[in-house]
Amino acid sequence: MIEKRIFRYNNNEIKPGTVIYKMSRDQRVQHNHALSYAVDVAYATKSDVLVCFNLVNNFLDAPQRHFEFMLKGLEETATELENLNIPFVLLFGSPEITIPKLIGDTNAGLLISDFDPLKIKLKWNDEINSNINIAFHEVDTHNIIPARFISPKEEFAAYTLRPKVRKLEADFIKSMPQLERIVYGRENQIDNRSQFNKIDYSKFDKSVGTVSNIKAGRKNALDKLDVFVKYRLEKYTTLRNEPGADFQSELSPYLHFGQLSSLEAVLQVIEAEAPQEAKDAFIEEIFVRKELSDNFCLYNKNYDSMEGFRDWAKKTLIEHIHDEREYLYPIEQFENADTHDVYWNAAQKELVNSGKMHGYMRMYWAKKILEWTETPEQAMGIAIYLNDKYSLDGRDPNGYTGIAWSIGGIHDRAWGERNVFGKIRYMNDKGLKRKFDMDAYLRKVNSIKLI
Ligand code: FAD
Ligand code: FO1
Repeated sequence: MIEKRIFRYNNNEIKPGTVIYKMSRDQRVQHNHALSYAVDVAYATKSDVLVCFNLVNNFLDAPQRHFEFMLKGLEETATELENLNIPFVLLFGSPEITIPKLIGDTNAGLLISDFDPLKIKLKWNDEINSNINIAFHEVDTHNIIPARFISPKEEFAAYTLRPKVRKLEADFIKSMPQLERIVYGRENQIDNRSQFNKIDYSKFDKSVGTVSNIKAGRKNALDKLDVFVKYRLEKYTTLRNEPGADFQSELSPYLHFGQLSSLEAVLQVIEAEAPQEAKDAFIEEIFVRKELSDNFCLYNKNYDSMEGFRDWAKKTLIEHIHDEREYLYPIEQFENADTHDVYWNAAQKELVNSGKMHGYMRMYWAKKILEWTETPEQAMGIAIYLNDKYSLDGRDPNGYTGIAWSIGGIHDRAWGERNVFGKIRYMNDKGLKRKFDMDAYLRKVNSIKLI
């Protein structure tokens, strides 16, 4: 089955020599097909394995909030690797330079990378590939069914991806054996502590505060999954959309940084004692919807701009571009949660102060940015900027796709035509009040404690 997860960047043969796994999106040891593959090849070629992570301290303008979360998790990963006799190397600088140098220094025979459809990552890999002359294999361990394997094209919507998922899922929903301590270690192990001590925190953007409520790392991720399965899953169908209640899993930051895999979450949910309806609803989100986002970003290079919208959506938004807007806000007013709308402001405060916004409010939040800006392109820019800056799960295919869904009707259909939105699905505060206990949401947001 591993063959279906592999994409070869070149036709070079695997040579004996160190197997390097360039970890990036999937920052965990267990339940990681890319690392397991690295270990298997190393055994087959009697070589050693080395894991590296390239730290780019302005990665897509990420602030310190995200780096703290990521690095805490990575330290845990480095220790776990050390216990398995696998060295971990932290690299600093541009991957297209640092990775070829590491390959030269270690006399490597194979480079492995995990899979990420974001443009920046694909560019890194293309550039690295141009600068090396050894085999380079990408292994998709983020998706339950590998994104390149399940579909060769941009899917139209969830209803076109879902039958493909149903057809193949039995082959891919498989638990992975625990990775054991390896035999072929390197002679000179690298001291992890001193590597992490070298990180220059003064380089990170400190304009965004640390959050107190989401604790980083794999141990915390597994605890969150446990709590969800035991206490929240049961009511996931009925209460996950209630903004004032806490019935979502809260797993997205851990999934974003690969501290947890969606496959292990699905395996645990399948085994749980909960109504089948709740299990199905969760699996729809973490499997079908999540993997649809990777499909969108992989095959639509304009996933972060209006260019990426379907023709019907571009046409209707352009037809309404000169419609009068009742409110128009500059980016600062959005960022400061200073609009006329108490629910929108609460959603923005939740994002800034907790590092994550409730899933239902995210749709409302993005749609109102469309309604209160001059153009859909501006709305896309503001929503992506705020989401990536404050949300611990931002800078992710799910984020770009969720924003394109809200503002540009991606994976959605045309609705009744109205001001500004044209045929894009509309939402308003009356709907929120009718469906949910919005006072409970306001209370929840006001109770978030800042560090
Ligand atoms: P749960 O309801 O517990 O879902 C479990 C997992 O399923 C999530 O962690 C996620 O991986 C997946 N999932 C759930 N809903 C969706 C969805 N609509 N699309 C794709 N996958 C989904 N998700 C992010 O991970 N990062 C983002 O930056 C992000 N930005 C968004 C912006 C907007 C405007 C919208 C409308 C949605 C966005 N989402 C994003 C999708 C979704 O809202 C979040 O994944 C979810 O709220 C995360 O919370 P949770 O893990 O508690 O969700
Ligand atoms: N990936 C890296 O390989 N190196 C980094 O320095 C890095 C920083 C980073 C900061 C914030 C963030 O949200 C993500 C970051 N990632 C980094 C990438 C991340 O692991 C994801 O792969 C992508 O953002 C989305 O899939």
